Amino acid sequence: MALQIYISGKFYDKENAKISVYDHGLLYGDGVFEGMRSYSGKVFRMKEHIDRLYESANAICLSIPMSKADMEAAVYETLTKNGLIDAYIRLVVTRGAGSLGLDPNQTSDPQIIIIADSIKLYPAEFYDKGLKIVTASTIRNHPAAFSPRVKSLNYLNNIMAKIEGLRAGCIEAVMLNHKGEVAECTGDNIFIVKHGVLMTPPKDAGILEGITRNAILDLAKSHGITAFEQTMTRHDLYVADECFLTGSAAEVIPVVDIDGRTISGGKVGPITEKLIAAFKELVRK
Ligand code: PXG
Repeated sequence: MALQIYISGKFYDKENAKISVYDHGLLYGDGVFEGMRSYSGKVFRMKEHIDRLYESANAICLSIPMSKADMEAAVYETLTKNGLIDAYIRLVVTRGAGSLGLDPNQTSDPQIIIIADSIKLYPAEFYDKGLKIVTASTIRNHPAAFSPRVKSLNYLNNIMAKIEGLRAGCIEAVMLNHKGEVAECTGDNIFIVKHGVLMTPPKDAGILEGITRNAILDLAKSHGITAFEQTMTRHDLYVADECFLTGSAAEVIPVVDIDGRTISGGKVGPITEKLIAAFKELVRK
C-alpha cells in the first residue's frame, strides 16, 4: 500500500497528496512545521513538539484550526495507518490558499499536513567517526527581523548555510548570530565540552530551542555532568575538548573537525559517548 499522507482530516496516497499552488505556504513560506520522531510506536516529547508548533503558529498570527489533543491523535492515526513504529514525522501547517499578494487575510483554510516516513539519519559512519563541519558565512536570522525561535517554513537562510557546508564537503555547518557568536547548525543545535563541563549557546543567541537540546541538558544533570548555557565564539569551538550536535532527526551526533581544526583528537569524546548512550536509553523508555 502506498504511504498515507494526512491532509486536513483525510488520508491520501503519497502521489495524490497535494495542496493548492495558491497556498501561501508555497507562495511565501507562510506557515510553520515540526519534525519529530517515534520510537517503538511512541512519539518522543510529543507535548513539547505540539506546544512549539502552536507557539510558532501564534507568533505568525496563524490560528491552527484543530485542538492540540486532536493534533496528537491525528499524528498517532497517521503512524497507525502506515504501520510505522520507528518513524520520522513531519507536521506542517500552512496559511492556506489565497489570492496572489502577501495579505494573509486573503487566505482561508490553513492546511494541516502530517507525513510519517521511515527514518532518514545522517550516514551511520558519522555516528562512529564523527562529523566534519565548517562555519557558514550566512548568519542565522537576526532576532529583530524574524525570530529564529519560530519554526517557520522560511528556511532559506539555513539552506544557504547548508549549501556552503555541502560545497565545503560537510553535511552540516555552524551558523553564527548577528553578533558573531555561535548560534547553532542549519538543522541541529550545538554543544561543546570543556574541562568536563557541557555547554550550549543560550536561547538568546538566536537559536531554535531544540527539544533534543533540552533533553540532553536534562540528561547531563541526571548523569552528574555539569551543564549550562554559555555564549560562545568560534574560538571556543576550536579549543573544545568535545563537540556534538543534537536534533530530532540527527539525535546526538559527534563532531571531530571544525573549520579544519581537529576536536577531541579526531575521536568521539567520553562525555559525548556517555550522552549518546543515555539518549538511546531515554528514547527506548
Ligand atoms: N535548530 C534548527 C535550526 C532546527 O531546524 C534543531 C535545531 C533541532 O531541534 P529539535 O527540536 O529537533 O531537537 C532544528 C530542527 C530534517 C529537519 O528533516 C530537522 C530540523 C529542522 C528541519 C528539518 O532533517 N531540525
